[in-house]
Amino acid sequence: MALLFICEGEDPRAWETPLRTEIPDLDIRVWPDGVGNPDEIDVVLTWKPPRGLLATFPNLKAILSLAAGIEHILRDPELPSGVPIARLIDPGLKTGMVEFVVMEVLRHHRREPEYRSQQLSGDWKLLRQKLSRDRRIGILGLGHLGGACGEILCRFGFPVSGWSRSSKNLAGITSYSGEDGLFAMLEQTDILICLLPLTPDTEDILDATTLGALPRGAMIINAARGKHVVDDDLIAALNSGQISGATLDVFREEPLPSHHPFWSHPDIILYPHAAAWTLPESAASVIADNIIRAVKAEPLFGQIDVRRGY
Ligand code: NDP
Ligand code: OXD
Repeated sequence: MALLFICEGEDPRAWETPLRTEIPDLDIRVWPDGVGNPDEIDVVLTWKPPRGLLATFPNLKAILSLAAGIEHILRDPELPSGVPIARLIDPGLKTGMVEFVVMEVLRHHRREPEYRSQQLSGDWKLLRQKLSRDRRIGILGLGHLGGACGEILCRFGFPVSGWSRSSKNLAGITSYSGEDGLFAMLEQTDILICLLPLTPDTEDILDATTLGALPRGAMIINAARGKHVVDDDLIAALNSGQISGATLDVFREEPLPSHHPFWSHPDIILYPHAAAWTLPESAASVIADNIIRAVKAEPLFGQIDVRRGY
């Protein structure tokens, strides 16, 4: 069986040993130079494939995303129809995201940015601390990653709510859904975490209206996709004090252009899309399992619903 790796910027050699440990006779090919006969490609493993490329493999049995998100695949207008697509559900990615979200929630909760700026100005001043039970967390997206983050944050004593398309029954987490549910959650959220997939329904969700529905001085953490945030609305909300701090891991354009105002905004902490990485040592077994499923024409693990967009 032949797997084609389409991922500019990622070293395919890092995947060879872990994948061959799972499937010793796997024929691993690398786009663009090592494709060989396109008819022989069974499965594609990809991050941001060039538009039109996937349609050139007539016998494709599955498209596997190297990431949890799949909008980079669905944006292709020539996406071959009927080929199953799977997002990545990987324990390493989940651990990475939980670590990142906990780190940033605690940073905002314990007023770390204010202490850092006091350090710069040589200020020795204690800042009033809140109990975790008095800091309400709201999570947009209670799926694989949002649910895992919510579960751990509950253990710190934070009251945790989450918003998803379908309502959830997760221990300790108050579940909201629908537009009314969104606003009901926002008005009682001090730290808002975005872990939604990017779809036409969720694009621009963090705009002047939703940011304005949060209590004054709330904080946001966006670890999902840059297009969830309307950049100008966030800057305006930060400048007016409606939002007191933001952690941003993802951006409309990546790398974030050097002239973008986010770089120098004093209330923004930014990361270069580093919240959670796909590591071969963790993800290869999940991917190998999906390659075998694809070849046997079994449903994929993490198979997405193309019409729903995630
Ligand atoms: P899942 O598909 O498991 O979860 C998505 C959640 O969003 C579900 O709870 C779903 O609701 C909810 N949702 C989707 N659309 C809507 C909507 N219109 N209204 C309300 N809720 C909605 O995804 P993951 O948790 O695995 O990943 C989430 C995202 O995190 C990825 O798509 C990716 O963009 C981002 N990500 C970012 C990384 C980074 O390094 N910055 C790393 C990994 C992921 P329901 O449960 O009802 O279906
Ligand atoms: C992902 C990502 O979606 O890395 O996995 O952003």
